[in-house]
Amino acid sequence: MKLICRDRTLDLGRPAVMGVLNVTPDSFSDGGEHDDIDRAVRRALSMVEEGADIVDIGGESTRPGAEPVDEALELERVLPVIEALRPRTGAVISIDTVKPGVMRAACAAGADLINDVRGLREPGALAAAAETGAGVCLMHMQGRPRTMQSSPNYSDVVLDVRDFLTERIETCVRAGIPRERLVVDPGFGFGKNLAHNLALLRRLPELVELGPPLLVGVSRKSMFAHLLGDIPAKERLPASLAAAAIAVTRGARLVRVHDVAATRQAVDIAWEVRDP
Ligand code: 9MG
Repeated sequence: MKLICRDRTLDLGRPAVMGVLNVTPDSFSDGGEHDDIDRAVRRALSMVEEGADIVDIGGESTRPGAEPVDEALELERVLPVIEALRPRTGAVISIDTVKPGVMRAACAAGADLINDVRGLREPGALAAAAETGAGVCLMHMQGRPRTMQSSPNYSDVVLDVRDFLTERIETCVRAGIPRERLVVDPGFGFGKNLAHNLALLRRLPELVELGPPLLVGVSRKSMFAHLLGDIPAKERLPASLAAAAIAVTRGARLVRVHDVAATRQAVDIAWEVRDP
């Protein structure tokens, strides 16, 4: 299984690890300071050293409750990092954005993959993604980050997510983004309560049937706090590793994580014992 991302091809013959690089004020100061760019690039390169195949760069938080940021600020945060990183790594560079203008500019600066938590539903996003030639991760989200956790509601979460992703895949293909460029993602924690998240993890094989490689992002998410007690995000590594390994045994081909080295070990073991 392969994923085409412009002139790069990601071989998914073993699970790929996508390392998270947030360039938001909670991780760095705000606004493209030289030291911040340098630190972000060093962090990206160390994730690649640790075994990341993809670095996912985001300048707008998508956490529950997060407010949107405007395009100029998002560009100011992400572009200098992409430009500085591109010549220094062969890893796939992913831009985590929902904005068509950011997609275009990020790909012109060297991004290979668009990670869109809204599944290319913003006006103009489909056309922008098609033009770039980049790979695309289509994620499911019910609602918007600011309010999505207030009352998530499904008739059957797995079937509803599957129907949404089916529709987005077909829409992409019609817009000129072939299946070989697509990844799908159920969007753990995005408009989902604990029961929804657990059902998705348990029934991942129903989403594998869609065809494109499946990405799972569970790293440090609050679903673990709901299950295990109110442990802080940075102490959720064991739970995150367990869930990533389970996801891989159930068919995930990519995992989006904060802790690359530990996850690399966990998913490599899980991969060896998956059902053929
Ligand atoms: C940006 N972001 C935060 N969580 C995510 C997840 O689970 N999947 C994807 N694709 N992106 C995410």
